[in-house]
Parts: sequence; C-alpha cells; structure tokens
Amino acid sequence: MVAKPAFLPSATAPAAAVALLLMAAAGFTGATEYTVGDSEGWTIGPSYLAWSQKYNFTAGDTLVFNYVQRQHDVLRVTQDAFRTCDPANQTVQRWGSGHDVVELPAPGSYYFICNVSGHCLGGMKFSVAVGEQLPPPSPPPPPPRALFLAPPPPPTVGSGAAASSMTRRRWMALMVPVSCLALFIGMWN
Ligand SMILES: *[C@@H]1O[C@H](CO)[C@@H](O)[C@H](O)[C@H]1NC(C)=O
Ligand SMILES: *[C@@H]1O[C@H](CO)[C@@H](O)[C@H](O)[C@H]1NC(C)=O
Ligand SMILES: *[C@@H]1O[C@H](CO)[C@@H](O)[C@H](O)[C@H]1NC(C)=O
Ligand SMILES: [Cu+2]
Repeated sequence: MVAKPAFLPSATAPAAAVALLLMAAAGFTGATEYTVGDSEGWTIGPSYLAWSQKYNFTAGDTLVFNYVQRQHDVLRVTQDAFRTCDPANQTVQRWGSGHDVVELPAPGSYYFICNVSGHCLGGMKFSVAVGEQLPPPSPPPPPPRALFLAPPPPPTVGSGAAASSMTRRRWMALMVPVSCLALFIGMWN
C-alpha cells in the first residue's frame, strides 16, 4: 500500500510526480513476499529463528508457508502461546492448506507455531517484528522551483561575459586559500 498524497499545493505536485516516476523506475512495489524457511519450507529441521532474523519485514509484506498438507499447519498465536507452545485459547488464526499466504498488514509482533504435536517444541516456531512501511522517497527539500530552472546557457566561446566569469572564478579560486592562509598566519602571530 502506498500512501497517496492527500493534498499538495500546485507548486509541489510536479515534484511529487517526479518522485513517483523515480519510484516506478526503481521498481518500488511496496510489498515483499517471503517464503518461510526459503527453499526448505515449513517443516521440522530448519532454524526459523535464524530465518526470521535474515529479513526486515514491513507492513504489507506477506509470508508464504509451504508444507505437505496435514503433516503441519500454521497458527498465529499470542506471545504467551509462542513461549509455551500451548495455543489453547491463544490462537489468532489457523491455516492448513499446505500453501498458506499470510499477510502482515500492520506494524507489530507476529508469532507463528505449528500445532502438530511436538513440532512447536521441536523448533517450528518463530516471531517477526513488522516495521512501518517506509514513506515514499520525498522530493529534495525546497526550493521546489529549482526543478523548473532552465539549464544555464552554454558558454559562448570568446564572449566577454564568459571570459569575465572565468576570470572571476579563477580569482576566487586563488584568493580563498590565500586569505585562509593569511588568517591562519595571523592567528599565530
Ligand atoms: C535491517 O535493518 C537494520 C537496521 O535498520 C539494518 O542494519 C540491516 O542491515 C537490515 N537488514 C536487512 C537484511 O535489510
Ligand atoms: C479456554 O477458554 C475456555 C472458555 O473460556 C475455558 O473453559 C478453558 O479452560 C480455557 N482453556 C485454557 C487452556 O485456558
Ligand atoms: C491444536 O492442537 C490441539 C491438539 O491436537 C487441538 O486440540 C487444537 O484444537 C489445535 N488448535 C487449533 C487452533 O487448531
Ligand atoms: Cu509441524
């Protein structure tokens, strides 16, 4: 889910459009699908603690549990049930299809266990801390009118203006370090 700018002054609307274009160019989708256990799936054996610590989850992401139906299941439970592996009266939701797509819609802590006898105690449990979805990258800070400035005209070879500008730049490049040095020497005398 991408927050839509509710109201924008007309001057910043083009900047927002540019930001949206940049996001599209960067392949920004706003949601990621994570396969629990990666290629090993949801089963006895893998360390789901280690797996859950490999990623940073954000609101809107989804978890996919792949397993042989009826050999395992998926329970979203409370923190207490996660600790004790006893989900009685502490089950938020249950899935059992063998290919369960579980949304993480909001920031917060989510706890998952397998409710087949002994599996939770055997390691089929993990928690994820789901963070806020990152705001879309904001356009550079004001002044927004900088976006509409025409590029500087190409310097005309031999033109007086360009020449004097070059001279001034060279003069500054020389004078700044010289005055700094003078100041420095002055401080020590
Ligand atoms: C997760 O976020 C932390 C802190 O912001 C960062 O240091 C770490 O590199 C991130 N890990 C991944 C896999 O993106
Ligand atoms: C679960 O809730 C029911 C009804 O409230 C109660 O009778 C039962 O004892 C509870 N079980 C546990 C393990 O807390
Ligand atoms: C979890 O397993 C126990 C024991 O088999 C069962 O009684 C209970 O109904 C299961 N809980 C859920 C939510 O499926
Ligand atoms: Cu299991």
